Amino acid sequence: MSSESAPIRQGNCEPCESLAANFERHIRNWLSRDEKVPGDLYYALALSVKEQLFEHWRSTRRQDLSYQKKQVAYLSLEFLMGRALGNMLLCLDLTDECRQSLNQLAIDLEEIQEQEHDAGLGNGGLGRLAACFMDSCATMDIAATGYGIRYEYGMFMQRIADGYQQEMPDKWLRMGNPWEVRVNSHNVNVPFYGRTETYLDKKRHIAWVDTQDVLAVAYDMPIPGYRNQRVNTLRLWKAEATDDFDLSEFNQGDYAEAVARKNLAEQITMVLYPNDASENGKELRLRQQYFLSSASLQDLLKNWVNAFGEDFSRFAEYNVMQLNDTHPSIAVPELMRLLVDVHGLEWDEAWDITTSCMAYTNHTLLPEALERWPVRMLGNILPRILEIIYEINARYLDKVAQLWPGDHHKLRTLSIIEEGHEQYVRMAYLAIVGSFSVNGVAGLHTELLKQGLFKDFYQLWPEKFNNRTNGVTPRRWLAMCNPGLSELITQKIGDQWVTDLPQLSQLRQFADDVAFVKQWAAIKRQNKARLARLIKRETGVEFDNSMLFDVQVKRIHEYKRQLLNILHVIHLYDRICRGDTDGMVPRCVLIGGKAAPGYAMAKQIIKLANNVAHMVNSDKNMAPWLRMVFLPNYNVSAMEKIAPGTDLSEQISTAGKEASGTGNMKFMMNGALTIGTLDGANIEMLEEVGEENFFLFGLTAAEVAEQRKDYRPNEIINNSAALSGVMQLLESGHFNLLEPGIFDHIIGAIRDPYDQWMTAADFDAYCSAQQAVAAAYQQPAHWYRMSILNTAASGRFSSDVTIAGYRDEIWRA
Ligand code: HTP
Repeated sequence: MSSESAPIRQGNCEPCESLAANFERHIRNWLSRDEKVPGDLYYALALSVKEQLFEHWRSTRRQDLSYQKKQVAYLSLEFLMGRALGNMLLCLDLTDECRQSLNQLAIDLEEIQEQEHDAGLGNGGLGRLAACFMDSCATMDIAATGYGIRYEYGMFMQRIADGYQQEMPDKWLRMGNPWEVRVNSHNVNVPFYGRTETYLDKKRHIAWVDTQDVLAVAYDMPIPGYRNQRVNTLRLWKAEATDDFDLSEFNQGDYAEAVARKNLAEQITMVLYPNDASENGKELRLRQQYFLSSASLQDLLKNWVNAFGEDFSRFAEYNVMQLNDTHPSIAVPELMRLLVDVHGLEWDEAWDITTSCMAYTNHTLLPEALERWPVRMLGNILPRILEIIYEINARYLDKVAQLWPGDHHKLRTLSIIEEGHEQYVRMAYLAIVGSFSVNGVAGLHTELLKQGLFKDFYQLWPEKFNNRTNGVTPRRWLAMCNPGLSELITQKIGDQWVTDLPQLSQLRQFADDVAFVKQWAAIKRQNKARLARLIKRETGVEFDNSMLFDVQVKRIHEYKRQLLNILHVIHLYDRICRGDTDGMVPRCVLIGGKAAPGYAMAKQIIKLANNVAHMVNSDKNMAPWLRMVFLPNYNVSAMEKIAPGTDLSEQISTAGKEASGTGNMKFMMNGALTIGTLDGANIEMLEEVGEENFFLFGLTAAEVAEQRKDYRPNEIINNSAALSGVMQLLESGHFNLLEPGIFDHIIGAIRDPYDQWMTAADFDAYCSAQQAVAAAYQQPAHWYRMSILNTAASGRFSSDVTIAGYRDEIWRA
């Protein structure tokens, strides 16, 4: 890649030490040992790279604190950053230089990169989206700060024992985190518990008293833009005990007890909740949400007051806060509290500011993901916040009553407080009422929000609703993870695509160029070999890179239908057993993903995948046709090898259930073809690439809704020879491996007329689409043509495009 775009070390700072010199100094001074251990070398290298960023990090901060630009705060309980080193080197254009310095020490850069532990501070799509957005904001010179939590334990590590998932704690900070900087000057106190008191001086005030405060300590991570001198900040808060919270106990002589209490405060940021798209209503989770929201808003207000004093009249002009799902939506009443109680503003003025600053992104329609907090719990932990929520609700319901006079049902259904045996606060409603913008994450998803879940709100405030289709960063997800393909693309169309991905459309002209197609195919083969090595290392199974690599990696969830994929593998197995291999293509199937620890059905699906894989791989007759693995511990760094090495990407959710999907985009960028339903962003991918280059199948969202009224899976099974054969094998216990009954729930779900995911309904269509895949793969020129056209059409799914939409339509930054 050309290094002509401004290298980061030019600019208005002192010329600093070269990376090589810096690295040597760190090895010498910091490691102070003769023997060179890869883990230590990684650490020293990371510290050196971080130092290369300091000048620009400082100047970015200085510039942003002068408010020449509108400041974006991205509030998110999750940032799934993965590894940092490779991306930092890419952004600073230091990869080659770094490789050379290491070579002098006879060390391989790739080996050093493998030493880095993933920062797994997220569950899946939501957290990874936040990470991609951080990269795009920096690259697009947007003054954005990510605010999150520095969990001591990130997403659990998944082990597979006897085919079952086991969760192990992810102590990602054990070796230290060389990228972070602890900044004590940003410490703030976050109040919990206590009670409220009303008092009068010139006017009526409310004080939140007798609180148990927790100290929020800022840990900053640099987010460099791609070769542009901007270094934004990801500020992650750690909870610590304040020094003064335990005075009374000290005085009573309970020194040891008081010190031990420290743990209670520090619990708040101890662990990430491992639930993707579902909530479990735990008190600690609410404390995490408030802790993040309060610390971040106090930080923003402190910056403002430092620059402009107590004049908040232009605050909303220069600040916008994007709420990543409802998780940080408690920020709405918290900003009201800070403005009214702490800074003395009138309610109306504070409400104007709040509703001009807050923007809410909805990520899912699944009812189990919609957060509601019991009023009693919220009132106990955050008494002042509950009062403010009541006040917000009362004023807002006045508006509802004006629009629908006399309609008590409307008031009830639209109230932020859900009535009933137990009262709840509906966090999505709070977020909508408190925000000026509400967006979905793909076209279909936003339409479904407007027509279904948030229909009344759409009627109330149509102007708030907008769509921002998700995207992924082309730096990590093409330039960094697929150097072979990046180089080939750059040779053909130059390197501007890295920051302007729609330029990939120029690749279309080479789709029929024999020499180019050959190079394209050779790179895919190398990437498949790299993936096969990973699979061999992790599972012992050999993937043969002349076979079709068919991949589904994502969280395990019924709506994503890994089960449909497994049933298809069983169908192929059945066919091979019967000698019916006509038109079949040799195929290696890879499934990976974590199940929420409390999600029993998802865990059974993992077990089934492993058992089927076992039966397939231990049968000699299968080897020429079929292999299958369940890859343990799927994470960001694994995906960096998986996406480039994939031929076929499985995006097979029940239509209407996957809000967007973002893995689908990573595969497309790397030239995989998609087999998929009309769901989430698949629809837009299909629009871009054309139906002839996409393996489409299955019911539409509207058809799913229609057929659910009278769904008869048993009839469908009886009418399908293929599915009957699969069910017979499953029900005969063929895959049980001596554990009778373990798949009864799965079998019951497939045959259940109330099966929400309608696996049986799409089975035959899925198999036909898979046959079309097999036919296409047998014509390499045709297949790679489609592969090139997929990459060429992926430009719209750059997170730069998405962020341009946020910037122009929401943030107006
Ligand atoms: C989800 C959806 C997925 C989206 C992703 C990012 C839930 N966050 N939370 N997400 O399951 O389809 O791509 O928006």
